[in-house]
Amino acid sequence: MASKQILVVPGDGIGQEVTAVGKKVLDKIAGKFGHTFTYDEALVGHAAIEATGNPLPDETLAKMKNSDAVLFGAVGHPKYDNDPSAKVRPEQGLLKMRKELGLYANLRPIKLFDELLGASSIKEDILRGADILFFRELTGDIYFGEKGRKNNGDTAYDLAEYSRFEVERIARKAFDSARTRRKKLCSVDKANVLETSRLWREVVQKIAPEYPDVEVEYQFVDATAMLLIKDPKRFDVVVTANLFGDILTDEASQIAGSMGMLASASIGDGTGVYEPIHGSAHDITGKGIANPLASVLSAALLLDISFGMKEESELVISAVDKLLKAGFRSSDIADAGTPAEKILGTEAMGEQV
Ligand code: GGG
Repeated sequence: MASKQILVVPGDGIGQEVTAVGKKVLDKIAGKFGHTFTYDEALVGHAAIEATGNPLPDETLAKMKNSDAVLFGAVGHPKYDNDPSAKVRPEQGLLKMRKELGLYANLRPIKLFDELLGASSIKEDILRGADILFFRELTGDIYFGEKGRKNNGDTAYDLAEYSRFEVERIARKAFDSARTRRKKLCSVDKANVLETSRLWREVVQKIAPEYPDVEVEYQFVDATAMLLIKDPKRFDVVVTANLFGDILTDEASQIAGSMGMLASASIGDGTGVYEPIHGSAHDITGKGIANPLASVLSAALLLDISFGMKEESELVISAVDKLLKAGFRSSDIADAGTPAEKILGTEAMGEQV
């Protein structure tokens, strides 16, 4: 029996709706196993800008640092997407949080539930058995380098930077993880073009001999984008830079059937943050139809990684499996054969879990 403090940070759009379900599942687990989970809540993103003018208020950051784990929702708002001149943006809250908490490793499991083989547009025989764990580097790359305009604003630049230290620490995390899985690591870069990628490859090649039991493959990101769809089973652990990881995991979500199924764990020096890989999805916000399973599976990662509660985590995953086996679907993972009465909204999906 353990006592843990969890900070819930729903953020924007459907983040509010799905995080409520993730929290409810954590609560159910606490009751079932006799743990005491206490919760606090904090603002981030557009919601925080509206309330305080700051996408990551100091109060939110302090609460994050003082918690045992953070259950996070999503950030974003359409009003900024078509306003390139906006100086304060919701996403700045997410980036600052990652930097301030030292969250350099973003684990994104591409877990395919058998029942959802038909939900993907990729053929079943190509998909069956696919099981990939992405390690996306989270605190470097083009996201955090100098950015600006020159030539009277007619030229824009974003500087991509990586240090040996940054590449080595994420690569070691990925190698360690590969050792516990199928012992295959694919390092993805664009070393034929980018200097940051050449350093990336150099560092991975240098430490690879320390992991003789792990088979390492090096791929260019364009080839990986193609192979993920052509032959997803060839991948076990994939390690890559911030931008490549962001794009490749959205693509890989189609292996799992929907963005609404992909959970993530951001870990590093301090408190771990657990969130769906999807964003705020304002097109469906308030309709009560968002798939909450990415938040539920993020809660499972939280239990496992931050609290070491393996049995509790596995129970959550098996509850999702059972719900899918029973035929329940949110609209993003329903297909033409799903009976209308089995297509559930966000809260009802949560109740089934
Ligand atoms: N829950 C993930 C989320 O809110 N994503 C929105 C976003 O701005 N993502 C940028 C990134 O992940 O780098």
